[in-house]
Amino acid sequence: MWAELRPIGRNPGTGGYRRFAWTGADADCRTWFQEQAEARGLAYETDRNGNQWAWLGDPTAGDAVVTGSHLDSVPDGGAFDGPLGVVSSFAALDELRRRGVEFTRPVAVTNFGDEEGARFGLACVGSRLTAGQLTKAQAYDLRDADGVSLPQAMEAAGYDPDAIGPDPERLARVGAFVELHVEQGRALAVPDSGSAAGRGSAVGIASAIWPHGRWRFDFRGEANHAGTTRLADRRDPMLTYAETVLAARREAELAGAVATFGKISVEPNGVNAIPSLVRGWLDSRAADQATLDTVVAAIEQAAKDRAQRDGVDLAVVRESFTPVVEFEHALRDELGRLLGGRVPVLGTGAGHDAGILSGSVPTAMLFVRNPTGVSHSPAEYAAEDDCAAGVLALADVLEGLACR
Ligand code: HGY
Ligand code: MN
Ligand code: MN
Ligand code: MN
Repeated sequence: MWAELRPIGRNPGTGGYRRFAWTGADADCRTWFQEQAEARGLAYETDRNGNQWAWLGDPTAGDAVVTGSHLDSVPDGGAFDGPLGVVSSFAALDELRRRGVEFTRPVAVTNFGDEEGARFGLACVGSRLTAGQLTKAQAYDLRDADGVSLPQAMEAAGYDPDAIGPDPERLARVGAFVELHVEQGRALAVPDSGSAAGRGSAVGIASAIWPHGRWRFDFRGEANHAGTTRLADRRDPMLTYAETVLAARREAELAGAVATFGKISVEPNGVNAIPSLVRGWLDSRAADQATLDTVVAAIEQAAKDRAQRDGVDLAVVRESFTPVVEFEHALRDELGRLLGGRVPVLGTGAGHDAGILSGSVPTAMLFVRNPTGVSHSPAEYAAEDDCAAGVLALADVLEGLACR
C-alpha cells in the first residue's frame, strides 16, 4: 500500500508532501483509497462532504466500528501524519481476515477530507461538516490564497458542493470511531520518569486533545519608501509583528503552553517598501482552557502595546477554535483492556478528526511511536516495527470491538 501512496504529492527536493484539499494530489490520494477498498471487496462510497468510506458488512445495520484518518497534508508535510492511520486501517482489516474472525458489527475504513486545513485555513473541514460543526454557509466563505472558494474547488474536482452539510444519519450508524495516528511528540519515545508513557512503548492510547485555536493578527501601518523614510517617521507594522512573535514565545514559556506564528502575509511585500499591512497567524494550544485564554490574552495585549508605540492599527480575529477533547473513558479503557493493560495513555496537543467526531460518537485514538517527535515536516518518521505494532494493536482493538 505504501508503495502506491508514497509518491503522491511528494516534493523530491525536500521529501515533503503537498496534498491540499481538492487538488490533483488529493484526487490521486482519493483514487488510491478507492482502489484499496475495491481490491478488498469493501463497499466504497464518498459522503456528501467528500469523506471516503470503505465498508465491510452492511453500513445500514448500525453500531459500526469505524477506523481511519486523513490523507491530506500541511505544506511540505511528513509521510505519516494521516496516511499512517489510513494504511494501518486497511492493514488491520487484512490481519483480521488472516485471523479468520467473524465480524459481528459493520466495520469501515475512512479518509476524512481536508483535515489539515492547509488550503482554506480551517482544520478538519470534512469531519466538521459531517458532525455539524461547520455550516454550509461558513464552508462557502472559505477561500484559498488565490481567492478560490471551497465550493469552487470542490466543483473543479468533480464534487457537488451543494450537497455539503451535516450527516447525522451517517453518524447515527457509527458505534465507535478509532483513529490511529503517528504521535506528534516524543512521549512514547523518550523515557520520562514523570509519565508512564516514557516506558518506550511502540503504541499509546490518547487521553485528551488540548484546546487549541488559530488567531489572525492584522497589523496595519503606512507603506513608504525603505530608503528615504526616516525611522522616526515610520509606521512599520513589521516591527509590531516581530515584537508580537517574541511576546508569544515569552508568554507560552511562562504558562507551559505553545504558541506559533507559522504563517505570514505582507503587503505590498516589496524589498524596498515599508509594509502597509502585515498579517500573522497564531496557533496556540495549552493543556487547559484557562491557560490558553491567559496566553492568548497576554499576546494580544503585548501586540496592542507595541502597536500603539509604532503608530500601527491592530485587529485580531479568532479564525477557529477547538475546545479540549476528553476521549470517552469507557472506550479508552476498553482499548486499554484489549491491549492487555500494557499500553500507556497520553494527551496530545495535535488536533484530529477523532477530536471533532468525539462530540458525536464514542471516539478513541491510538498513537504510534515517533522516535524524534518531529511532525508537520519531511523529517517525520515512524519505524517499520512500530508501524507494524500499530497495525496489530488496531487489529486487536477492532477484533475486540467488532468480532467474535
Ligand atoms: O494542526 C493539527 O494539530 C492537526 O495536525 N491538524
Ligand atoms: Mn497534522
Ligand atoms: Mn493528522
Ligand atoms: Mn487527524
